[in-house]
Amino acid sequence: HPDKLALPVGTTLDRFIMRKQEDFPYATGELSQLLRDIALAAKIVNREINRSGLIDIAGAYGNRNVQGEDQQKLDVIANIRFIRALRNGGEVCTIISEEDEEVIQTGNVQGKYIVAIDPLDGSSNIDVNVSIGTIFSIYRRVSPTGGEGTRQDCLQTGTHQVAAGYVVYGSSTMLVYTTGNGVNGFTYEPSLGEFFLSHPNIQTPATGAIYSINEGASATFSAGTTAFVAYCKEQNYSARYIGSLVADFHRNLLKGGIYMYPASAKAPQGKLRLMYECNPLAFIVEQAGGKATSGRCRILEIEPHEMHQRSPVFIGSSELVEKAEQFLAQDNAS
Ligand code: P6P
Repeated sequence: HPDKLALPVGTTLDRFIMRKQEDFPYATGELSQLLRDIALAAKIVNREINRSGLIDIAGAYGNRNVQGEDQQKLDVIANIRFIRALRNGGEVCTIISEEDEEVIQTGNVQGKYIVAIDPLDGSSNIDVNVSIGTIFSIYRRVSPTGGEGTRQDCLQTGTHQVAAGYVVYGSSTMLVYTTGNGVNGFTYEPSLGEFFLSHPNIQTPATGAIYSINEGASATFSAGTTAFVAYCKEQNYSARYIGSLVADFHRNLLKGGIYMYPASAKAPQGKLRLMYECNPLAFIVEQAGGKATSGRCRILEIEPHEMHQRSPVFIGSSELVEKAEQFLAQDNAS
């Protein structure tokens, strides 16, 4: 059926999810429902973000999250909204959230899925009107249903993700996700309350002329990182760094480029979290033809040992990541 091949631009997210589910004869609709639950929470958070400038909720909430960062009210609200949507949706048994040290057991003991989520990434940019984002990763539980999700359910390697995506709350709000069969982007139309397919089958350019890195820590970068950044400058690439991972990643995904958060003295394992930042974006970028490495190995093959562990990350156009790997090899040799 031709319609099965390429759904037209303008298809709603709901119809897209339904049609894609038909491609899986044994699908029972739970993952479809979970994706809808995430989209609903994204619409609600989008509205909160757009209103935050008007209502005094953008200011610091006063208490600090597990990352030791000032917890912004929107951070807290986004966390509450996504957890509520996932709990009420019934498909998720356990949630790993950037905002909570301990995993959240939803009470849905029959739920087949685990979600790792950064409800609102880029929180330092919230009250200066810079794009921010949500990043999520979905795993099927490995333990039998009927009980709470286990540590083994939560600490699966990135290759076991069944879906991953992000929402970028920018000049327009977009939802970009994969279920392992390509990457598709949907743009939100607030007046209709719908996401519409705007970027079907995203393929990231094999190379690019953009490098994204915070060079404030360059004095303590490894020799390999230092050499690769110098290479980018020799190539006259453009330095583009918004300071919001989702916004930097999304721009590079569409235009080509590489985003790096390497190890430094200040961040010996880098800053970004494996479970709900590196892994979901690595799944997406590989599905779009790109690559993601820690400098030592493919991000998706890192064995997780703790929920909030960090990893250095070099992610984006395949040729740029491969070039970075060539420079980074000297760090592994030493
Ligand atoms: P730095 C935001 O806090 C974040 O987690 C990512 O969104 C962003 O890419 C990175 O940290 C920015 O970190 O050290 O450059 O301020």
